[in-house]
Amino acid sequence: MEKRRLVQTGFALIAVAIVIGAFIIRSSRRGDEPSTAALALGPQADGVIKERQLNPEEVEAALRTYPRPGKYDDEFFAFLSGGHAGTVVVVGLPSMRILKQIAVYSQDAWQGWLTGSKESEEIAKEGYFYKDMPLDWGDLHHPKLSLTNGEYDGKYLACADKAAGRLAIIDLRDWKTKQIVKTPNTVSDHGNYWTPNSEYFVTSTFFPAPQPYGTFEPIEQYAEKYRGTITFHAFDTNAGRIRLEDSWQIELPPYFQDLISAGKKVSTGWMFTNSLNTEMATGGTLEGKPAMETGASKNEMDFVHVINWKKAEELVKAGKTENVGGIRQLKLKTAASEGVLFFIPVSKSPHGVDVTPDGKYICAAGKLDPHVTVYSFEKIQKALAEKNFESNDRFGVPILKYDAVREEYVEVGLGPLHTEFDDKGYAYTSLFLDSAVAKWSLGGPRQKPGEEPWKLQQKLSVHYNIGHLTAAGGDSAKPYGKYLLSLNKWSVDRHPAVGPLHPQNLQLIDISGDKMKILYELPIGIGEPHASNIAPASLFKGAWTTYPEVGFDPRTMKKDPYGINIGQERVVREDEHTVRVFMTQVRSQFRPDILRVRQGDHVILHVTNVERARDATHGLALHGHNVNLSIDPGQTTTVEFDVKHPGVYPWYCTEFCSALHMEMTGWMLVEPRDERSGRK
Ligand code: CUK
Ligand code: CUA
Repeated sequence: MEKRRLVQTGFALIAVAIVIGAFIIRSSRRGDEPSTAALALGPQADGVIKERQLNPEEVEAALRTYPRPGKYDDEFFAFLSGGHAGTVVVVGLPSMRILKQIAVYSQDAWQGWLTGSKESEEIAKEGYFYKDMPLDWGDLHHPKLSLTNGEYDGKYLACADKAAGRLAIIDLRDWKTKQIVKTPNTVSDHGNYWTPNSEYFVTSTFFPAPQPYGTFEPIEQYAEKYRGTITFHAFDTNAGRIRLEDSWQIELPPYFQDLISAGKKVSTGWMFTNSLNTEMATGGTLEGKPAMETGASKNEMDFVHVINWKKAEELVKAGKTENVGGIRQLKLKTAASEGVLFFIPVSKSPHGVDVTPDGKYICAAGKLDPHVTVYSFEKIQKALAEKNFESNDRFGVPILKYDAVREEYVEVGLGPLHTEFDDKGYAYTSLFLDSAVAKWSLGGPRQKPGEEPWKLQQKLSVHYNIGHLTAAGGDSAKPYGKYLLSLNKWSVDRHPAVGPLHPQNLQLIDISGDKMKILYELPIGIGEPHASNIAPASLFKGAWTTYPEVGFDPRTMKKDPYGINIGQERVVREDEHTVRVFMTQVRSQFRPDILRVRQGDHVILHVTNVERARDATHGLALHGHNVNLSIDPGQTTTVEFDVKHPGVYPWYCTEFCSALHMEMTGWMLVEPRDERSGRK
């Protein structure tokens, strides 16, 4: 007892010293009065530390992550995927506060996304498989920031949809989804990556299928008739839009092309894709066949795809493509014979392929093998030049000799998945089975004397079962180091029970020092973050706080032809059944606030928020009509609906915008049609 007390007091004293020390350093850096800060905090902090039984590490972690009220202390933003919530979640680091959820594939009434606004609905429609089959959600896995010279440029964010073979573009001026594109010939996209100057946003299929989609072929003819693809979606960096007419794809064998990474710096012009199920298993558990998981794990080796996309681009330009499902497609045969597509053996069912920041090495981890296999780009080039192939696969794709291209085989631990990098020559690999992050040294001269290259340095336990991890800038040509996020799949008993569906567990890890340290934990109950990109907050300083002019359409990023200013409000009956309304909103009224229509009318409502003040967003919820708009300062939004039933339907502003917000209302008065007939 005595001893424990002593130890505790000792800890508390050390902690107080750290608190004071850190504050003095921090305050002097910021030019505050060091003495005041230290004096004010000392004894109180001591009490808190004792009461909460905090150890020095915890106190330090708290100090390092605590955001001062009203200050922009977050140095980084993490753009996390929301998984099958179909969203992107933005979290500030190191505070781990959720700053925003961006609606992408799924409805979000708060943002007025797919709850009536015509702009959002038209964007979503472009992504449907079939125009008569709406898709109300998506499975968003890998948000990727656009690149200039392989580095994040903070302009756009793109992300594929595993559930529907789509991709979405988010503009980081107003942080809204601008475009959703259905990738031709694919039913499912998983891997996605920008080429180093965002020339293309590249997506790879997960499930191979007969092409174009909508084609039926028996699954018994899987090897002959099913195909994967990798699609190079041409991106117009000025317009911020994918141009499908300039895009093209490469037909691939029916393996699962899981994840992809673009070469950078020395390996610019190349693309790497890991694949699983080279067994071409199809499942069939009730038909006497092995389950997918068994069938797809038979082979000792699967393939990393090595794709010379610059060469492919030349062939596309030379017209060596076929039009398949509305896109130019380089057929598998051509890709295999013309030096576009090669394979490298990789151990069993890999998940993830990652290129080092210098572009020299490609890391792939087989989740059933405790190693990360590192391939050398230089060795790949040499083997290609010398035609050092071990054979062709059954589709005629040359397979490079494993020993000729492998650089290293680094033992990291059980269930390695994804690898990211820091600014000091280290790699970090997630270990799903070990529930740990492995830090290992890359090749080349080491900064630390005596440290061996290609060696495990530390394993840090995380809770529990990590999927992806993300280091700041860790998949780009310019890693920032400092922080790493561990995106854990299970949280089990880590947080208080909130029902059987548990939150995912994110852990913030300090990677600035010699040893990794956990700083903070964020249970996140709004989706399943698979992956993220972490970039300096300063990259996004130019984010808009209002739209540049009143009457702005965020979809076209231009003045909306139906956008108006105060004084131009009007209701126009265009014909017997169509009413067009030009409406404005400003604190705290709608103009007009009475709308007289008749049963059976079709209403087209253009609403302009004429506010110029920052944060003066207004809503418009119309009772009974499944409509809620969210209109930011300067924005114009359109909603169209049929008035099917007579009655009185109020509308109101859903955003608590002013002292008279409760009064910010209107009435839609719907006269019955039969009563009216004969009156006029
Ligand atoms: S995946 Cu989810 S943990 Cu879609 Cu990148 Cu690996
Ligand atoms: Cu506008 Cu409340």
